[in-house]
Amino acid sequence: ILLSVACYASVLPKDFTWGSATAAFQVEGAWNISGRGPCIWDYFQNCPGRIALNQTAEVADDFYHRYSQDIQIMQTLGIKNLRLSISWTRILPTGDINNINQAGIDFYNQLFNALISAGIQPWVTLFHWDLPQAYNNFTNQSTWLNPDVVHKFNDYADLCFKSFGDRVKHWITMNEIQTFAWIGYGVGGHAPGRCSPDINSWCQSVGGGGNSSTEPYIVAHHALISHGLAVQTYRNKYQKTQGGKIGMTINSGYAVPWNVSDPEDHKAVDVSVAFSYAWFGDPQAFGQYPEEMTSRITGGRLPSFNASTSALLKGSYDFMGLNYYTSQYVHYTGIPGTDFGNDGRFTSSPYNASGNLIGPFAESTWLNVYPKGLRDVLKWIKKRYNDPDIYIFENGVSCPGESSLPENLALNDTFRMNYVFDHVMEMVDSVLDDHVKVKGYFLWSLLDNFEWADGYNVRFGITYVNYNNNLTRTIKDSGYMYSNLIQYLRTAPAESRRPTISSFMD
Ligand code: PNW
Repeated sequence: ILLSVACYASVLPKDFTWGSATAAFQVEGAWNISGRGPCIWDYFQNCPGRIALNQTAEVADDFYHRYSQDIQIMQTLGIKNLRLSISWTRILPTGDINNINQAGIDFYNQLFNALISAGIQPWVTLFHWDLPQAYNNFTNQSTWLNPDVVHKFNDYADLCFKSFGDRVKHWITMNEIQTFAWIGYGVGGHAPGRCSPDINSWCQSVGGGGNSSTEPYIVAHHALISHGLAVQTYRNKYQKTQGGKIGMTINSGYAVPWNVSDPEDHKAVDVSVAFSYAWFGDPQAFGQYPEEMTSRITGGRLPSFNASTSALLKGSYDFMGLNYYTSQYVHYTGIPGTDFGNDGRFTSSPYNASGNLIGPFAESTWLNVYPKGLRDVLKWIKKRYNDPDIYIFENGVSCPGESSLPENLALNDTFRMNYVFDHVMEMVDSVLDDHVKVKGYFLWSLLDNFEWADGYNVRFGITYVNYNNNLTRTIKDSGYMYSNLIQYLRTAPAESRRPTISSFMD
């Protein structure tokens, strides 16, 4: 009733950042429009068997042509921040800085201007997995394996800062290095589909080539140095005049001991977070890889930072980013590993020793719902990195069975409403009780979209996209729930911090 009277402190500060998220390759489409060059996903998706039902993102949500409509959706819901990514090859078709595609620059200028005039701030990811195909030259020095890509990324980042930094005030250099390093170069399920040191491994079927014990570490190392160099460029050339902030986002769950009475399983929890978050957090904070990794990865397979790359990385962030979806039970095996999947000497499972499930399965096979893990990992980040500003750049879910429902039924996404509400409530506890400096939350995703190897058969949107009917957009119940929830948390008095979900379901 007193919602508009601002004399009380609200549950979360008024300037808390609420947003939703997308990525260029997953929503834009327009793959060959106005001079866009090919990226590694354009090739990967055309290898038979790589994407469910052999679907492609050539059209995706056609966000390229329809973004005005999507801006209206955000206005309807009162969402004032959009995390999105730039398609590298839309502005540098061959990845070469001497070959700038002005039509691509124009597109992002129009997009950022449209967002800002609608009162929506763009939060921009520079790399969300769509590497220029020009760097994928089919040798064992291809793509992120090649240290020269570090300088190519810096050229690209510099161009983005220069072209858009007057309007873009938040930059995220890299999205989930672990995911593209391990799935793209370890097991081959994402582009460029490498899964062994074999130089011809690019287009083998999933599971055909084994796991690489080396490439994910090399790829991650180059991506980390690329991040460091881009941050240095931003700070040296742009930050003072443009006044923005820069960081990266890291995917991590938390973990729960598989057998609570086994102290080794408790230790495995720490090791598992080191292998996901600290792999990228420690180099940024301390200029080196975590001891949990250096002591376990055998045979010189983990690269190390020299004095100059260490100094480059150390302190290379204004905030720390987290993408949180799920957590797993972990069990210490003690068996030295031979690849990233085993190097931590633990196994993970959604079931514990007593056969209990950590949380309900989503439609995505890797995702079980465990909201408490969000609060746990936030607390872990606060402690390990001396209380940094943190943004949750992704959190969201695919509902079981959702993708086979007709539109009218898919709109009633109770599973997603509960997921979002429960995770946001854990975050509120994290801020108010653990005093973690979480500054923002971005829901993945604004729209159903091309979910990588799952194609369109897994939906994460708070907006339904009808792929059988001209890509029409319809806001799902979860979209309205999220809208009501964020309105409440920025206006309701602090004492009313424990609402029930039913008050947001109208
Ligand atoms: C993230 N896994 O990817 C990405 O940042 C998004 O582009 C993606 O759409 C979203 O999460 C939902 O999947 C992941 O298999 C993809 O563990 C796969 C996994 C994790 C994250």
